[in-house]
Amino acid sequence: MSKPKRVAITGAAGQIGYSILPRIAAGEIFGPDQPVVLQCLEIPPAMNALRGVAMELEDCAFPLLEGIVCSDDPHVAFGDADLVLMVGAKPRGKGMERGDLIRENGPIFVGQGQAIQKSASKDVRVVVVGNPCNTNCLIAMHNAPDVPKDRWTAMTQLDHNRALAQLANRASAATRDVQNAIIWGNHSATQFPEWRHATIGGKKAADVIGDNAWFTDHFIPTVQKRGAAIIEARGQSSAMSAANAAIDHARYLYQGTRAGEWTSMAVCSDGSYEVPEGLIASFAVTCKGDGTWDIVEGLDFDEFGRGKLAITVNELEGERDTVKDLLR
Ligand code: NAX
Repeated sequence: MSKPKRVAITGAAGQIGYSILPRIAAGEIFGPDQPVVLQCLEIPPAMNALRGVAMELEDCAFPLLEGIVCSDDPHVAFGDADLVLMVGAKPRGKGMERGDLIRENGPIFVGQGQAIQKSASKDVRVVVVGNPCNTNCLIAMHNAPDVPKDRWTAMTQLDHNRALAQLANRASAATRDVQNAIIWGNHSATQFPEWRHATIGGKKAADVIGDNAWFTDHFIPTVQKRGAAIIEARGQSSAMSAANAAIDHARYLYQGTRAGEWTSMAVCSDGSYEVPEGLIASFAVTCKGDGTWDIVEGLDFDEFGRGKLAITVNELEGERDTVKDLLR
């Protein structure tokens, strides 16, 4: 067996943490031959709950799990970490605007970004899940200037999976037959879920479904507002599906996307599709499986799509302005 991969998870005692930890320990990110050490970070009031989660993990007797670290010190939790899943953040409180949430959570990502630079492995990869994930990722990246920009990603995989599921449902197909949807921009209600390049059973989704109004009037708003619909129905935000998406995202990084297929990931823009350089925005990406990703270039846009992309990029620029004092 090879040397264990060290995976740090922030907010590990939260609901996403509870769903994701056993799946990492079962080998779902790195495969069935790669041992792992889980390095869990929490805030002091949640440390007792975290210890309970660690006891449960022990009781699963996962063959690949070589150790569990529980700490409220980011330098300990991020120590030599190969992968950092930044899940921990404060939830949006009653009456709180998105801007308030950004200001509330931003400082967490300043300190944790600095701790990643100081303590994580030199080859670290980071996946930000805690909301607002694009801008939190931007803050952490700016506070770790020695960690190359291509190591930082934020999660739009859940939106991507939601898009695949909506297309499959509408076409009465299995999700495995649906490929190449795209989430553009921000993980927020302004995101642009795009179907024009998607295929169902190898044919264009638009032709299979044959109902253009469905895409604009149903598909886009359903994917954009799915998170709110889950909260309305369950009384709590998505956790199982969010953990599943984070597993998918990280597995693509380490095991690659399939030939001819892409996924959606928020990454540091290189100016592709006129998304301003340096913004953490979601694009279609392919992954080779060595921790790297490439933006899928050369996709064409129609007038409608250009307008939708502009709206979500505009929001990301506004968020960047809101936190500019936190960016170094
Ligand atoms: P929970 O409130 O259940 O758990 C969050 C955990 O983070 C808590 O245990 C809390 O003690 C901990 N925490 C808070 N501040 C921390 C800090 N400074 N350092 C370490 N831990 C800290 O939330 P959960 O449902 O697990 O969601 C976690 C985050 O994921 C939220 O920000 C949520 O908005 C975000 N989501 C992002 C999604 C995405 O697609 N990118 C989808 C799901 C989810 O809504």
